[in-house]
Amino acid sequence: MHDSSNEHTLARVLEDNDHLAEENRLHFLEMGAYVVNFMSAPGAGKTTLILKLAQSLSRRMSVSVIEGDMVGELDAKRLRDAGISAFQISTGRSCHLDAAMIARLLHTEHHPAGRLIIIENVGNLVCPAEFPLGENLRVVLLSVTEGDDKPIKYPVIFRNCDAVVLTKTDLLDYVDFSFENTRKAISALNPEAQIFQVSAKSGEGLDDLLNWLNARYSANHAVTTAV
Ligand SMILES: Nc1nc2c(ncn2[C@@H]2O[C@H](COP(=O)(O)OP(=O)(O)O)[C@@H](O)[C@H]2O)c(=O)[nH]1
Ligand SMILES: [Mg+2]
Repeated sequence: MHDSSNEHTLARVLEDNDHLAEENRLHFLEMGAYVVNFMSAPGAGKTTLILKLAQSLSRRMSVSVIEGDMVGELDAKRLRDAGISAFQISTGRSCHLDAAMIARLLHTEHHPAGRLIIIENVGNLVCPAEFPLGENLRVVLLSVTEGDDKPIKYPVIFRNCDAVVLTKTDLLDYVDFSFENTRKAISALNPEAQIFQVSAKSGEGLDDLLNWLNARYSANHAVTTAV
């Protein structure tokens, strides 16, 4: 059944989120922070990868992580235990972070700081795609165990990102997953998207991703300091 009032309400929610995301973007700019939003289905390997990236990048720049989960502080604790500054947002019934949740955190007394802020969105390949948070970069993870048909089934998030990281490549021998098909499907949706193949467990491919993140960070820093 076509329900135009529901559609209208959704459009308003998305519009309000877009406005708040723009305010967050300005707030991050004033803080001098570069912000990367990581999105994927639950279990694709976001926390494991973010931990590795934060450990490496924090040698060059100050890093903090914002963790989004429906309940609990497990991921923030994992990062804090490894010495990384981490802030948890519990979204309750919401299956994604939204710009208002980020804005509230930024306005608390003890808020995330640092030149690089990494956001781990709630595990979900659908809703986070439609809720920008004020980030500079959007990165989607897809693990080889999820199947290579996912870009075709969930096109919005793959169309609407700067990079896709194909994760858990160390498990390739145990599953049917074609990098070629996946790359083709992603490039058809989003020709500009960078595609990486990474195993956070073995470290394979991690340097390529780190080099790209460093380059994007430096390019942005050069622009914002020149303004
Ligand atoms: N074999 C393998 N397992 C991984 C890799 N990355 C993450 N995992 C495992 O996958 C599970 C989910 O990882 P997690 O980082 O919590 O995923 P998240 O829910 O997306 O944050 C954990 O058991 C991890 O140890 C990887 O590169 N290779
Ligand atoms: Mg996680």
